[in-house]
Amino acid sequence: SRTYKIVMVRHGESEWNKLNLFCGWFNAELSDRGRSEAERAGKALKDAGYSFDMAFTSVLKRANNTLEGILQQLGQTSTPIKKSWRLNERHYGGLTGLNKADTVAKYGEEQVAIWRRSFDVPPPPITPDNQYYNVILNDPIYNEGPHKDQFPMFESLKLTIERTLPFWYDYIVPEIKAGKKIIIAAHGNSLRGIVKHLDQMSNEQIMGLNLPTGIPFYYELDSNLKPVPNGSLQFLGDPETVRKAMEEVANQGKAKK
Ligand code: DG2
Repeated sequence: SRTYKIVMVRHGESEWNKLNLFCGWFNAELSDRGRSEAERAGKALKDAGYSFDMAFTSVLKRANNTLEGILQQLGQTSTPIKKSWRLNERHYGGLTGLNKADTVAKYGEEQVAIWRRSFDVPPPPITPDNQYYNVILNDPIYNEGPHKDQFPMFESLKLTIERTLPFWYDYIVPEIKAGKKIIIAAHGNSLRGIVKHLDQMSNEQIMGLNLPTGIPFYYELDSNLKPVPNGSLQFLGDPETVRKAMEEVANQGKAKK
């Protein structure tokens, strides 16, 4: 019986990843390194023989521009793209705009680890005194949703998954089942949500997963969209590079040396 191969990628390094700031729903640009990561990801996909019939991404430009960079390398810029806020990064609440290492210095490594990686402990809410409160709430990228009275002020991974999975089921699954070759360009935590779902990981297991920027990974799924043997999360990169990139993400929540 047939299997489905799907590709996902966390956007390349953003200006805010570079500055080590909690970003969430703020619409940060890719950094120069992020743009080259996207280009490299596209080349790796091309060398491995990938092509796509359909692409999914968030409404945030760091993910959109990564996808565009990839499709350019593939010579596939006319691939249909479906964008949704449901693939956005989780909303980092009151942490938005704070430096991760400064937050460790203030609240301790353990608290920051809980905020970044616990399954259901949300960050504190964003409040109007946060300089990004209105920037985010009134950003026209959110004109298509969520509705103002459902606009999140914070999200845990659990809440992120609750708004990402409906999009997965309603828009992505039908395309996969129709035999379309798809790519999802999204974010550290929205993708962790999809990975947790596909691999049926426990709330504890998902805590240890740090997705690197700009390194595509694929799944091979059976007709029930369960990973086939050896079909879960495989990176398109050499293992040592991937290991270092994952460690770099984990270390963003440690004190400055
Ligand atoms: C990062 C993830 O999201 O941060 O919002 O700061 O993938 O959009 O760069 P992304 C952010 P951590 O949960 O890894 O701290």
